[in-house]
Amino acid sequence: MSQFVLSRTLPSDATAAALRADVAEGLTRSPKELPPKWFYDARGSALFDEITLLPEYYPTRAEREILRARAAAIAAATGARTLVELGSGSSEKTRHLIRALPLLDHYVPVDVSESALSGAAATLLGEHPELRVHALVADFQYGLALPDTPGPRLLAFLGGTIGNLLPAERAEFLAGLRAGMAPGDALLLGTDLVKDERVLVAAYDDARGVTAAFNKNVLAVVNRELGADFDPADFAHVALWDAHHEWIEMRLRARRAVLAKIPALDLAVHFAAGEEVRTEVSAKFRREGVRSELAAAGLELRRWWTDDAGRFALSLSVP
Ligand code: AVJ
Repeated sequence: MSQFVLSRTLPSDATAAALRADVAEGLTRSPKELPPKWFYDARGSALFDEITLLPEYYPTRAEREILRARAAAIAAATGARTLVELGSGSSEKTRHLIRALPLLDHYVPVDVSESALSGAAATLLGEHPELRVHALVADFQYGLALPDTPGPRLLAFLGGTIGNLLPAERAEFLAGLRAGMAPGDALLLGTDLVKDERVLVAAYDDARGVTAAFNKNVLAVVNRELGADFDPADFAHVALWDAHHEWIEMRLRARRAVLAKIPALDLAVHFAAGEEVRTEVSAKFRREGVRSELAAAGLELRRWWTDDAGRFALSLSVP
């Protein structure tokens, strides 16, 4: 009997339509903007994996430290039979959790990347042959139709990815999650924390230029998918700390005036020299802010764990 099922909540051409809409809208408005989800084609995902190994990029290591140290405490607090992981990617950090949850028999990884889902499922099933894996190809930002697996459920949203949503998007996203949760379910949320500006900026502007390549990869995605003629060399990588919003912004700044054609949209886009397109917001949090955002969505903060250096937090909240 097969232990692996994969389903899509979106038709396979929905991703292409969403990219077209985001590029058409984002590059014709002022200031220009592209959503960060378009970084993650095969090359972008590989570059992100490389980022997680950089000395400057601490969040992945800090979160793994917490998961290792607290897996048993998380397990004791939940009794989950189903683990739902949003934006699961390679599911690398999840293994600590799966190993620690004694009652767990179902794993539901949710990701926009079908290749990441099948790869991760194969690895996990190798380690846990008894686990039932129901992978879901979905964009978690737009509502989830979760498979009917046994409760209680632990929903995990790790990596600090919630910080890539703007505050209003986070509120909508958390309320949507809450609406799908039953008594006994819990949310495990990873959030990067506010810290010294130099540490934050270095994490998004590393010395080897891997993050710069990751940032410019969005232009390669637009070129390939929409036939555009962006030259990534025309743009400079920018990472800056917005102290008012307490978020990092990544931008691409035109080194000269650029006129790019985007044939699939029947569009030509002009950048003045020095003009920027915002490609990512990565919000950093404080405990009180996380508590109040959860509370506004009807979730009560129960546990808060950080790494020893206090750089990153995992929180557990319940309906
Ligand atoms: C892991 C998706 C949360 O905002 O830190 C890494 C991705 N961007 N370097 C983050 C990212 C630039 C990222 N997330």
